[in-house]
Amino acid sequence: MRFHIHAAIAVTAAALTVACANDTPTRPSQAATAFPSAASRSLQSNGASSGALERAVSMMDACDGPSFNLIIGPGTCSRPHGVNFSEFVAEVTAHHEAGAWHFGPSQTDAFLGDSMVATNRGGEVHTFTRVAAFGGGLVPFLNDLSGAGGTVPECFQETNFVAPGGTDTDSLNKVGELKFQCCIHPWMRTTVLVKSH
Ligand SMILES: [Cu+2]
Repeated sequence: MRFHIHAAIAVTAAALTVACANDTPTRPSQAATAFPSAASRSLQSNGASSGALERAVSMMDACDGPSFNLIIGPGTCSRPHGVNFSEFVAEVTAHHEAGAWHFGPSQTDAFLGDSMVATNRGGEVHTFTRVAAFGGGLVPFLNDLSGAGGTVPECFQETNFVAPGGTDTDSLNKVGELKFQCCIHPWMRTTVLVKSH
């Protein structure tokens, strides 16, 4: 996919070069539209015919396996090293979040019909849960430390607890500002502004 994006940029650069060489008023606007359309084609999901895009979100953390697994339980964290559990608790206590535990991007635009594809690139389980309003997750201890508040209703309904390397896909079926959060680490959030075509 990265190759295709680079190819699209190369095509656009070539178009801009042509535009400059010819210096006609219509060329720049044609060149300006070349990149989005080329990028759209290269980013289309397999088999999609509607032009809908898959928008990648990374679910990140920096858990330290030895300390997390010792304190919370075996299998909690698959990473060999990182932020140890006491450092994690201290950071969430002080800042209401642990910065390495985040969704990237935290904010993005999309079009109706696109899909968000969230991939767990950390060492702990996360969720990518669409919520009406941000709030607490399913772990009271973390809700309290982060000040996220009570558990939001959507987290009680969540069934896709995404293990490291796993994904969750959400089809953007309404316009407006859609909110996604982790039901374990409630400060992990992404806001998607969904526009109609
Ligand atoms: Cu999480």
